[in-house]
Amino acid sequence: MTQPRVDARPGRPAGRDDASAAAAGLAAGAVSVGVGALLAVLAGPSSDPLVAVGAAFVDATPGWLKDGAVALFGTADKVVLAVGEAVVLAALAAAAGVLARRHWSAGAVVVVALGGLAALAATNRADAGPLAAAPALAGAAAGLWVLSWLLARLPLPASTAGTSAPDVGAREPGRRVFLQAAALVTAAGVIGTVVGRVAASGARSAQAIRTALKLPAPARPAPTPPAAVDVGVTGVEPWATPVEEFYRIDTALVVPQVDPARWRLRVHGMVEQEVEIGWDELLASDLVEAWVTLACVSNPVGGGLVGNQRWLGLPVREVLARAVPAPDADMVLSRSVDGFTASTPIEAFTDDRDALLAIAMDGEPLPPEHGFPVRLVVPGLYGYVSATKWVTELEVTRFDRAEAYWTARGWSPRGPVKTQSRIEVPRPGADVPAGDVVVAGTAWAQHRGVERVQVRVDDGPWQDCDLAADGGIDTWRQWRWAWRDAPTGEHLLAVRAWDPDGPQKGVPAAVVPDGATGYDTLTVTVT
Ligand SMILES: Nc1nc2c(c(=O)[nH]1)N[C@H]1C(S)=C(S)[C@@H](COP(=O)(O)O)O[C@H]1N2
Ligand SMILES: [Mo]
Repeated sequence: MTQPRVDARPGRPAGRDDASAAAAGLAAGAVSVGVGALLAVLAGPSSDPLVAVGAAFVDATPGWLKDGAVALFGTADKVVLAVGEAVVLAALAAAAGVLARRHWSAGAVVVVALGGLAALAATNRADAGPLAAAPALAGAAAGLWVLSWLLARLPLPASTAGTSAPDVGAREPGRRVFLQAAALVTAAGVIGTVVGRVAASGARSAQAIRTALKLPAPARPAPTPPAAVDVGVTGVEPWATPVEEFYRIDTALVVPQVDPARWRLRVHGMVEQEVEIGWDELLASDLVEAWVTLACVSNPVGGGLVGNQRWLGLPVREVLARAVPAPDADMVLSRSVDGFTASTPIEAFTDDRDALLAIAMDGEPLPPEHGFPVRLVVPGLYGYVSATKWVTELEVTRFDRAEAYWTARGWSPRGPVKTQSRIEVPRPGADVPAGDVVVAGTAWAQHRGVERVQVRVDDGPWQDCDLAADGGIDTWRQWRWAWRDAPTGEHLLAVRAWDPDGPQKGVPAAVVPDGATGYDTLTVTVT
């Protein structure tokens, strides 16, 4: 790499030179990122410098900030993170360009440091391959080269000798050409990034393999839910959540691409004998099907981070039984290809509930973002302590020996689902005509069962609702209440569900550390 000729050109407006240098820096940054993304096609998607740094950021983010981000941006938090990362990188790259024009080594240090950080982040990913650092390092080298190449071509005055005053006007055509060149190089970098991303996700595309898969028939199919699980009120969420509407929560910035042919589950730790099971063996097992309502611990009261589906899989207890867990083991730490971990009380895997190594959702192979090819689904527990997607490992251990991903970030090591209920009809702020008003919604108390739902108007008494048919204690249940002769004016409705242990908690609690409590309420104006 040659040191660019940097000349201070005394007396000329530094602002324009700085702007050109910043453009050179941007171009260098774009090329770094583009080269990194392209090489990540070979070295693995998580070695993409932007992905690796974003993922390190996600893992290092304190719990409160992440909750804030999820609360602010919902499931768009990943997009916000990507945009934020791009903006910060662009600013740093521009600054590196400005620095390098004055002191080449100072600018170069910024580029090398950024590349080094990204390389470090990439090698620290759980799924890092042997070449994980290469994309970031090669990207930094390419960036340095582009920066030196462009800085050496910073526009100079038309005549440098013999003029007493700097002829700034004469530099304009040179400046324009320079900026156009920088813009072209930047565009090339951006295109490289996009092409790299697309190719990386296509290279080992789970989606292609997924569509070609034939699933075995279940040895024990799920019972067909009675039609009356649907309470028959328009506006109530469907009892079976459409797969494409099923909420998605995970820490993965790029969806892990796992080839089922290479998938293996290793059961180890406090066991008499390590067990490994592969995809073909899993498919050849007696698979069972079950309706299970999955809920996220971050779901606020009345929120939508909950869904109900039909899952097909192998009961975890059968795999664990082959490994023979030690009697003093009380937890299973499941681990995914991307390093996420969940701590599940061992009894949830050994008792008779439908805790599944699931391979299908709604009769189709799992969508890649929901854990293809294999994930866990455990009735009665929040997803963060049970529902590991892209699962590859079950470590039998103890709560006093191991800690899961979210526990290390301030969440409870155990997360049984809290009994909850939601008003879905009428909509918040709705104006409803006086007379008879239908109020309806959904309640859940997974693995205990919803026994009763009640609605309260203002400070009135709790009144029993009609329950839709029961789809099983592991699924949610719809309800409706006929509000006779609703009086005009503004009213506050509240709902509560009962499980066999009594009514849900009415005292409001935040989602951290183990799930929200409180009543879902709704203000309606009866006109
Ligand atoms: N590998 C992995 N699995 C994971 C997570 C994750 O971040 N990574 N998040 C968990 C959480 S918090 C929830 S609520 C459920 C959500 O599953 P879904 O995205 O299929 O709805 O997945 C769980 N499994
Ligand atoms: Mo979650």
